[in-house]
Amino acid sequence: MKQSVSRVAAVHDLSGFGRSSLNVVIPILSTMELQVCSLPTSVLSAHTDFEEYYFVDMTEHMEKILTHWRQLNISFDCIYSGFLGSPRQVEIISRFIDQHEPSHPLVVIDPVMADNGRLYDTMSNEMVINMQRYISKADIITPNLTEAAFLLGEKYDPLIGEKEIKEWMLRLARMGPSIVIITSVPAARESKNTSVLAYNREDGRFWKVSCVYIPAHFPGTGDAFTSVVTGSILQGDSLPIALDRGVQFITAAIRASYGYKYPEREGVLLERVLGNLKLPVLASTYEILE
Ligand code: PXL
Repeated sequence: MKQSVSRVAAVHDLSGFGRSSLNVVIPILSTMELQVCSLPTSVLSAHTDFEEYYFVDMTEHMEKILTHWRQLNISFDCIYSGFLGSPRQVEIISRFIDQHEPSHPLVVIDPVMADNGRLYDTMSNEMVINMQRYISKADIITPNLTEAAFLLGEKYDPLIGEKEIKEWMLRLARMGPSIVIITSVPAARESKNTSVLAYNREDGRFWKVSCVYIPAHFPGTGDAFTSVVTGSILQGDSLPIALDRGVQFITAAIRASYGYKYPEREGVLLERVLGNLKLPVLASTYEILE
């Protein structure tokens, strides 16, 4: 009998303090009525945007967890990975994906490595090289503009034009994934917008969803965006509607948080907006790019 709810293997870190990774992935996917099975890649006291944090690399434990899951004969509708604890984890998760290949789970890879032109603290060139190989396993990837540049070996340029971004998405799709979504793309110089752009190789169409830029940096919004898009696609939405839902959720979360004065590194006030995920998309703003 088919499961009553879809099941997602969530392969991310667990950062105790600060709303990122599993602390964000689990509530979002659960609210969207999906079952989350967590495979922690690392356990941290707080995410790496804090000056100090305690970091436990879970590489040695992941194989054992996966062995037990195999004994339990669990099947997944989706395998969704984000922040990895070591470059070697790429091999472990790739094998896990290969073992599930016959049942075609949706494979979503958020190549979490960098932002604003720089690699995160715990990331290395070896991670970048392994990630370039790893994305060949994905159906959907969701790099931000910086991560897209690292995956392609290009220079990060926040003023990149739409034509060049489209070329980047075509090149990334040639590396394996059929859907490429690039987030945090600043709009033209004169505008205050920021955009998400996407390419679907299956129908050759490009999409764009823009939102007004709010001058704040809340870590974990990338994790929240990819979680909403993943949940939305698993619920049967089209790609542009999934993008719309992701952007609208993040915009609402930032607006719910920005009016308060608290350290942005604690993340957006997710708890105040989770209920939005139950609402239909009433006003859609996606554009198709020619
Ligand atoms: O939100 C991305 C992310 C995930 N996990 C950890 C991080 C970050 C970004 O800084 O540090 C541990």
